[in-house]
Amino acid sequence: MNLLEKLDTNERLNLEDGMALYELDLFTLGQYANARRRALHQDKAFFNINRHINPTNICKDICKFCAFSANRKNPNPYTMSHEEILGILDNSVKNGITEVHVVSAHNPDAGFEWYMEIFSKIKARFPALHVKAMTAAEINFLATEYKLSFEEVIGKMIEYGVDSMPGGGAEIFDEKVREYICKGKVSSAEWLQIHELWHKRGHESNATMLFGHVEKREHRIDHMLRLRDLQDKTGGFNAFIPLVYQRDNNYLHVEDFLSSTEILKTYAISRLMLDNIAHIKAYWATSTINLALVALEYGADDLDGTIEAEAIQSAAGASSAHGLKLETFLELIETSGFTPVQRDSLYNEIQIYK
Ligand code: V47
Repeated sequence: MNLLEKLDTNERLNLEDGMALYELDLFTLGQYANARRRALHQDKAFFNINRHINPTNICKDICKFCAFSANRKNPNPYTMSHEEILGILDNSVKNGITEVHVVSAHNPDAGFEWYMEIFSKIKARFPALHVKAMTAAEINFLATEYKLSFEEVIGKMIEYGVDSMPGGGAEIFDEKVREYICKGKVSSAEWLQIHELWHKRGHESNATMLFGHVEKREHRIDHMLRLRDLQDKTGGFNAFIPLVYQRDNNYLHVEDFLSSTEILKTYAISRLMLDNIAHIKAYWATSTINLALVALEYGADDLDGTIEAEAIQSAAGASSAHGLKLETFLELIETSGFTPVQRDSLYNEIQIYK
């Protein structure tokens, strides 16, 4: 069966097919991805009203792509107090957020309790707020630092009120590329193992992929296939999020931007390869809001959210430091020909804007 026949009959695609998809012209590829996206989600564009908080930027790990952690290029270390975090959320909750997305650097001086009490204190003050927190990289860091098993850290997360896990820390699973861009950080096998354990406890998570740096197309497809294999086992991933690499203020020294065509092709291919993950998120902080809106026609169905503030990607050049206003978000989605659907963190629909 050739590639187009496989696409027409929804056959499962392999590594070779994934590579061949990149060779299609953008419009042909886009038509297939869009058909798949519309079969799943019609003209809905999902988003949530959320707040990102990055409580500390002090990090034991050195990832070459990272501009967020305190280092020579960014010598402004900070660690927020719990009161500070709750104070931010007092305001955000008034603005209608349903989710707080907490991602920290790997700070060996903060203490295990500091990490965990962020969640219990948020839950105590805002019981209805969904806490999406702790990347697999943070879990691996806490397990190593405090000599705990992954199961023990996950047990604590549940006890202290984490509802779902974000998809960060996946970067690129290929071991050679990973060694070059983030040596010493959670390994690919550990990242997958941690998500598997989290899913086995009955909880859901997302998966990211950082692309547009030194990786090749085949590494992206390999990354998607490893996720698809785990999803076959657990069914616990809600969304796949291709994160476009931002090149400012870091040590990777990649000068070239990816073309918009390559970015759109990657969204489209992820829609087609990942036949078992419901949502493809065009995270506007890294793709720009304009390209994220176009991506809605190339396989993506979700834009993340209003964000309010964001420190990781904006440190590397993205324009997400202050989020987007809800009215702007709605207007942009509508003028792009899609129906905005406010969702909760697990993709239950809260409000359809018609
Ligand atoms: O894992 C770091 C990435 C991620 C850069 O689960 C960079 O809903 C681009 O995972 N250029 C953390 N990206 C953010 C993340 C995330 C974001 C939005 C939604 C969700 C979700 C998860 O940020 C890290 C890393 O891959 N990152 N530096 C950079 N220079």
